Amino acid sequence: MSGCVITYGTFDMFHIGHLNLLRRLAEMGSRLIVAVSTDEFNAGKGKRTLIPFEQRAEIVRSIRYVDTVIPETCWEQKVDDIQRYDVHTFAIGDDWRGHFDYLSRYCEVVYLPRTDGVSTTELKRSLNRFSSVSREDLLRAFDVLEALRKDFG
Ligand code: C2G
Repeated sequence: MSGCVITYGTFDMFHIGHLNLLRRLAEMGSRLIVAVSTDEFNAGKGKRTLIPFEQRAEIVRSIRYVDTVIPETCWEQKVDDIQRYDVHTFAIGDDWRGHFDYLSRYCEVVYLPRTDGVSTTELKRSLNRFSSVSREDLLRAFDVLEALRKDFG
């Protein structure tokens, strides 16, 4: 397919769900622009990011499917971006289904199925669970594993 595709997102703790989306978006057009939410804009979304904007933008910029990265600083910039970059398709995960239908006056609007089983929120929860294991528990677990290894080789 031809034309410019644009999407918007935080892309905090970059994971396979983000990669799957960007790969599919790249297949939808000849150029993929990704607007990465700034830390300030995320604060407005009520999202506290772990990785600062510059690093999130650099990671997304390094993905082979991505041609251009711009900052997302506000909700209202989408129409300007679509016109400035002559965007053919706006696309985003279907957790946003219906939120951006108004953009269909300016370009095609596509909602893509999210990747199940992975989210930045879940990754943060797993990290918290892991870090909450005490040093003593880890040492005790190690001793048990060591004993099992001796018993069962
Ligand atoms: N995504 C996905 N599968 C997941 C997790 C995320 O397909 N398991 C998609 C989301 O649907 C979104 C993109 O990856 O299209 C980025 O996700 P977030 O970083 O969570 O983006 P969000 O904070 O929802 O910001 O103006 C739009 C907002 O900036 C979107």
